[in-house]
Amino acid sequence: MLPYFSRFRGITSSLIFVLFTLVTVASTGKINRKSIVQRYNVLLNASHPYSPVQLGNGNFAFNTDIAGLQTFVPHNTLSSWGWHNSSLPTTPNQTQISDFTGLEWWTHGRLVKYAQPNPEEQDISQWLIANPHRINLGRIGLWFGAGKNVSEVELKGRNQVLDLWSGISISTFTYNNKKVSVKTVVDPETDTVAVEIESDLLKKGNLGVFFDFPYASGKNKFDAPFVGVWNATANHTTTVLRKDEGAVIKHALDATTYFVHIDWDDNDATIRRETEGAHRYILRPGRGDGTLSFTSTFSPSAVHPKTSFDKVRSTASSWWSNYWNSGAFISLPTAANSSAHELQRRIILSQYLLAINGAGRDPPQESGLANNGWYGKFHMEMVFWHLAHWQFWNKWSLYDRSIDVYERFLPSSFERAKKQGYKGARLGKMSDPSGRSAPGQINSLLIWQQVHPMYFAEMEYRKFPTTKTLRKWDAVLTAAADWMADYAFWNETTKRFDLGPPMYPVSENTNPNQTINPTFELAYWRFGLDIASQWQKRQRKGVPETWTQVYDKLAPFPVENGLYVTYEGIDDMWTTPEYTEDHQGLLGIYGWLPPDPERFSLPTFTATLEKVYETWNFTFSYGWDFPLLAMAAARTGDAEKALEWLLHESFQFDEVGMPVGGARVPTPYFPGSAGLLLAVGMMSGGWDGLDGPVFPKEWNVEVEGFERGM
Ligand SMILES: *[C@@H]1O[C@H](CO)[C@@H](O)[C@H](O)[C@H]1NC(C)=O
Ligand SMILES: *[C@@H]1O[C@H](CO)[C@@H](O)[C@H](O)[C@H]1NC(C)=O
Ligand SMILES: *[C@@H]1O[C@H](CO)[C@@H](O)[C@H](O)[C@H]1NC(C)=O
Ligand SMILES: *[C@@H]1O[C@H](CO)[C@@H](O)[C@H](O)[C@H]1NC(C)=O
Ligand SMILES: *[C@@H]1O[C@H](CO)[C@@H](O)[C@H](O)[C@H]1NC(C)=O
Ligand SMILES: *[C@@H]1O[C@H](CO)[C@@H](O)[C@H](O)[C@H]1NC(C)=O
Ligand SMILES: *[C@@H]1O[C@H](CO)[C@@H](O)[C@H](O)[C@H]1NC(C)=O
Ligand SMILES: *[C@@H]1O[C@H](CO)[C@@H](O)[C@H](O)[C@H]1NC(C)=O
Ligand SMILES: *[C@@H]1O[C@H](CO)[C@@H](O)[C@H](O)[C@H]1NC(C)=O
Ligand SMILES: CC(=O)N[C@H]1CO[C@H](CO)[C@@H](O)[C@@H]1O
Repeated sequence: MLPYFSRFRGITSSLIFVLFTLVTVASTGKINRKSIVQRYNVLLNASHPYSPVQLGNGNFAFNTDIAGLQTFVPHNTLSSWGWHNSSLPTTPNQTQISDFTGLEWWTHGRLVKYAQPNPEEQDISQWLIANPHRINLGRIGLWFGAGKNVSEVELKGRNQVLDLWSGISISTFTYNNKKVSVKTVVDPETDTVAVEIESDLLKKGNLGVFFDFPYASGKNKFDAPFVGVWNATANHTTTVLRKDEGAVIKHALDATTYFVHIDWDDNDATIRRETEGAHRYILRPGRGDGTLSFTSTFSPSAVHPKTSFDKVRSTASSWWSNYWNSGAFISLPTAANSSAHELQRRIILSQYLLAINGAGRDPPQESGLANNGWYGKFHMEMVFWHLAHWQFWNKWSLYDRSIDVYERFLPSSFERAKKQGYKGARLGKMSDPSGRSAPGQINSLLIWQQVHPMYFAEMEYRKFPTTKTLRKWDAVLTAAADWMADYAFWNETTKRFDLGPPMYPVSENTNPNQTINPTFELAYWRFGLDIASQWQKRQRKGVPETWTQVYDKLAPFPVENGLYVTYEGIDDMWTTPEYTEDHQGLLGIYGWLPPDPERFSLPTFTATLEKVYETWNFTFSYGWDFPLLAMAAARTGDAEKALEWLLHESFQFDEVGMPVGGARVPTPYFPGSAGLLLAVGMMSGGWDGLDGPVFPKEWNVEVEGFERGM
């Protein structure tokens, strides 16, 4: 900003003042963001048993306990890049990836090959599901002296403060009548955790730091809350490569190798392996001035420039304040209304946690970088929930970090479609960074992930209506739409195009061989083909005939007794517990999606919404179900009801802000946080045809910088 203003040196100082004021107002708005954010700083006096206080940067998270490290609770250190393969099975004919053939299912008169576990190929199928798996890069904790095993209750006056505005954790406590303070912060650019410890205990050598490294097993689908195998010490190796005022620890687990660059600012400090054959190292201070500061950078690379605690702290502080100051913000009447206070808390903590867990180079796994779910893999159908909120909150640079996943995965998506005899590109589901989709019946038969690119592209075009945006998405939209058109099946009897069978709808709870024409997927197909067609027209290109035919002649939304139903012909939809306890996918056609211009009926939708309220078992609902319900309620104008959903007793956020998994999945379940921000984003920015903010009038909410929904 300075060089820009220096060009105005000739102008009178009062004019410069005016200009400066305008610029400041435009960038930060009128809400006092800092005071609202810091009101929700996390304050603890004990470790949470499974939810860590997180520090991180989107691609890396260091998860801490009460003392600001991983001393008492073995919280994880996870990254975008740290993955491991177990050895391939040795079962005859199942020793390589190409031995997996999947299963053939009849699909509209022909056999189609699906990537499903084949009972004849159980071992290689399971290997493909569990590999690669995300690894815990290591544990760093306080060391209280040789042979000492100190427990948390021995620390007096424990306190941990996480300052959200600057991204730093400060822990203080007394041990053996000596004060200790630990400051911890993670670099926004590199995977560096920086720590400063202050205590008289350091002067006598009675305090240090341990580093420990686990093996990875790939045995558990959910490695929660803790990841890694600590006692298989013979299965992996660690080696210390020394350097001045620092060390590099090389960790090798089979084909996976990475490096931990530890730098300190104390000439006499030393690092040593604690016990031969194990992987625990102790860093002991040398000089006796009562301060030990060090940085620990985790990297696949053997070289990394030296950095320092002060440098990381200052970079992190600027990054976080800029994060809070940019994009949208909402201020709720927290003093007047306890619901508003709780919602504001959820919003602020979700914003903090999603910058750490939902802004990496790949879309996030559902548990982000806190622990492992589904072996650490991410789901393509969840990308909408994980990333769409960034668009509504105008945080495009974070969204852009991983949105190229569609382009990166195009080759494997083309191959998937080709193997099954379809044109275009079929998106996978449970994925690793290579784009391979794990075998699974649901994984291979789910289809709603296919349309997300159209949604993202259109929101982006509304904001940036440029040739660059059109080019960015052209290949992806064309390939995705080609598959969508080819997948729709022309029914000679009814003279219309059908979706499925076999297929799974959003709710994943119906018989795939009977599931045909689900309401949500029909609406999404129409929406997606429409966007893809407009994309062609905007580029002055022709629209493929098949897209138009499928768009025009797609089966109508199934309606029974004046209500939309999950899929055409579903039996006893409203009285079968199985159907009334999972995702209310059909509600996505209004709120999440814009109403279909020719096919949507508001009276039918309103009646369906009421019926869902009446019949659903919401104790079994979880994650993004509540934001979905809130969006549907808000778009029909019922702001009070929308808030009820966002604060529902089955939709909890714990004391550190983690979205509680609830009845179905471990904590954290980040689609809950991302869905919350999406719903709040839409309720703040409004929709085409319904101005926001859509909140109770008495709340007088203040919003700034939100995008409007379609
Ligand atoms: C710790 O915090 C909890 C909740 O805020 C409070 O109830 C408790 O008294 C505190 N304990 C100590 C030892 O300060
Ligand atoms: C795991 O194996 C697959 C298949 O050979 C390979 O593409 C991938 O890069 C491997 N990942 C790691 C972390 O070794
Ligand atoms: C669906 O059909 C496939 C064969 O095409 C069969 O293997 C599978 O068991 C069927 N599933 C159900 C739930 O009927
Ligand atoms: C330290 O104590 C805890 C229980 O307080 C125990 O789980 C752990 O194994 C002990 N560690 C060592 C190295 O003895
Ligand atoms: C490691 O611990 C697990 C679970 O506690 C146990 O089943 C296994 O035998 C142990 N392995 C070794 C090598 O000690
Ligand atoms: C460690 O290696 C041994 C020998 O290869 C193997 O039997 C064991 O299963 C491995 N442990 C883990 C946790 O993978
Ligand atoms: C807080 O706002 C909600 C939503 O408008 C309302 O239902 C509730 O009564 C309010 N509570 C108080 C204490 O004003
Ligand atoms: C055509 O649609 C009818 C009505 O939905 C359905 O019963 C029939 O199975 C469909 N035909 C084919 C070949 O899928
Ligand atoms: C609702 O789901 C819960 C599981 O979370 C279950 O315990 C309860 O029995 C269900 N209630 C009904 C009425 O089906
Ligand atoms: C079913 C099948 O492919 N069986 C083969 C498994 O591998 C052995 C030895 O390589 C072959 O002899 C079998 O034909």
